[in-house]
Amino acid sequence: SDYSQEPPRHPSLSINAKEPFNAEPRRKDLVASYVTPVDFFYKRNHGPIPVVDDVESYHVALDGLIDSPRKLFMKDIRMLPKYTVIATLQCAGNRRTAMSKVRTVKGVGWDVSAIGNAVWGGAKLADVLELIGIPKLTHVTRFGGKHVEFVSIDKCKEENGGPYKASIPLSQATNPDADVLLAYEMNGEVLNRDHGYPLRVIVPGVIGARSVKWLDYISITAEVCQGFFMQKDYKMFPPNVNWDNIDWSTRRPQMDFPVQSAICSLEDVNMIKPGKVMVSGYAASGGGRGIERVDISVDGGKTWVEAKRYQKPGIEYIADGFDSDKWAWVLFEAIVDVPRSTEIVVKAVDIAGNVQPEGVETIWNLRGILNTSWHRVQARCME
Ligand code: MTE
Ligand code: MO
Repeated sequence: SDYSQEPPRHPSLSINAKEPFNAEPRRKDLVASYVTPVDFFYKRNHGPIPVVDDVESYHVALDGLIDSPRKLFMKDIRMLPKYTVIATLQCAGNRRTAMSKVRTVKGVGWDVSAIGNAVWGGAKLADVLELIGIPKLTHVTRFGGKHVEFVSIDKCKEENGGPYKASIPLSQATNPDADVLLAYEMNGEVLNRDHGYPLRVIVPGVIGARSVKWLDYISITAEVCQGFFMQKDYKMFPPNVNWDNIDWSTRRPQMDFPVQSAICSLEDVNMIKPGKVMVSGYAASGGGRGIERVDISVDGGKTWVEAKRYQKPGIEYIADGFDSDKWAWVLFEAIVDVPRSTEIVVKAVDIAGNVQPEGVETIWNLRGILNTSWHRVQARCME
């Protein structure tokens, strides 16, 4: 593969893999703002960054189970009503490095920053599909029904040199409230090359893997996408499954993200002065489920205090509230007293009452996805 035309990147990013380029920001940079600056937004790639020079001739083909296939140019997509959606994208591999410490897992290692929150601007997929004669709110009873497949122009070695692809159920794609976007803007600027220029899919509330970058075509299919990243990757297996007994066909592709949180104001091990310590970080859940609570412990999980949650600085966050961003993370903050060396822990609860699991052992899986176990950091007090 050709990595000679990669875009420039911010020098402070931690590089987890160079080719393909996979990198995440420092913890402190990640929670410095509610909207993650493009420079500090994690970059997760499976191949070289495609070069699209001629945006005039660039187009997305729509085909598959439709009456009249057609091509949409950027001007056609810009002609549709423009929406901005504040949505958090999280890689299913976020926090994989910590899972690997229990038992080795396969995949690029990530600390806690394979997540970011951006303002995505673009057309709603439901509007795009209406253009080709698919009505809004087309009902599909099962995951096994019709899907909308997104195929990229990039090339991935896992797909045997084929393009990256993924699909979502037609019922989600045609639901305007699901806010699935064909995005051409990120944080009010033209989408940059790393994040999918000129056009990418954003599927809010779902693992990042389904938000296909550098869109080539959209296909209406009779069933779920059969591509590598839907069928042979990004599936959650029980801890007893290993590379000798794995049967990929027994599991569904992972879609919604479970509830997650992490402390970002502290590293894994910290030297601190005994006294007040600021604990801040992020919490997010999938499927548009808001964050009901964020709990902090300064005694390894025996006792807990509730952290303050916010999206907009100074405004208290209300899960499911009129002023809250449904698809976005919340930042949390607590000032706690740490008189002696201890373990500081965070866990979040979403509005469905889902709680993060205590230990990583119980959710260990061979691909190292969805490590949502309580996030723990060590505080070592200086004498
Ligand atoms: N789309 C294409 N075409 N190629 C990819 O490698 N990676 C996916 C998804 N879309 C990928 C892709 C994965 S696994 C994630 S987590 C997100 O993009 C990352 O998006 P980002 O790099 O904009 O943060
Ligand atoms: Mo990912």
